[in-house]
Amino acid sequence: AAARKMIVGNWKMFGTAPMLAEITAIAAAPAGNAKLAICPPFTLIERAARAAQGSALAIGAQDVHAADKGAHTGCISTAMLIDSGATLVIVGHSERRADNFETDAQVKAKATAAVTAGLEAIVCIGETEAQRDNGQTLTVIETQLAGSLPDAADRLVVAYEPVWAIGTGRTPTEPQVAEVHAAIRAHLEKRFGAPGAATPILYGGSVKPENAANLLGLPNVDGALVGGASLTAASFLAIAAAV
Ligand code: G2H
Repeated sequence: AAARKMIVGNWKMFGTAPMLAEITAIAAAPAGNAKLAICPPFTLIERAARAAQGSALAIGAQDVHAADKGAHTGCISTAMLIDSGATLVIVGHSERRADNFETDAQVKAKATAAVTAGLEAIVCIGETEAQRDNGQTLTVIETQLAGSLPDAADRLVVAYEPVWAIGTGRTPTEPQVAEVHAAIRAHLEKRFGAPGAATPILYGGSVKPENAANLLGLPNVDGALVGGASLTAASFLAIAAAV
């Protein structure tokens, strides 16, 4: 497992200038045990990076294009993210897989572009409610890992987000989380060897201050990807304090 737990905020499509106060407050908080990052919308990355400058808070993006540059209207490249001050990027979030029809192959191309450019790539995977009810969870996870991860573990982070737990307030049971994280760890070790044993595996899906300590205490849970509860410094820092 990874040495230090990572708590990553995914702001999704929330945030204009007034929200920078939350970044400033998180950056000013005393350093705890966890590595902290916030992924605001593209439009706030540069200002967020400036607000976090000199602190341990990292700033990331929520998506990236796989190509270096080109005729891709509305898209953002790895170089643009780095130029804006981002050091990490989330790829393959279930909302992008659903809303933008992203496939495992596209997610792999994005993750590969990100890690090649020097960004940390947080690759998201997770089963739907129907897949879980049909007993397909571990096969879905295996297929997504096989298809979405880059060919090396450098700068790789995996996030397990059961789709049915996202923004719903529902969280899987602790044995359910531990079972999937163990399967992810086994895949990473088999595929990458020692680096796979050290690849951080984050849990995401309705993480909040009240459940963070229990989730973060589970084996192979190396941190959390937090949506709704990352939108205020108070709740994000309360989750970080649970580490
Ligand atoms: C899952 C998570 C953050 P929330 O999407 O990626 O969101 O914590 O709001 O369920």
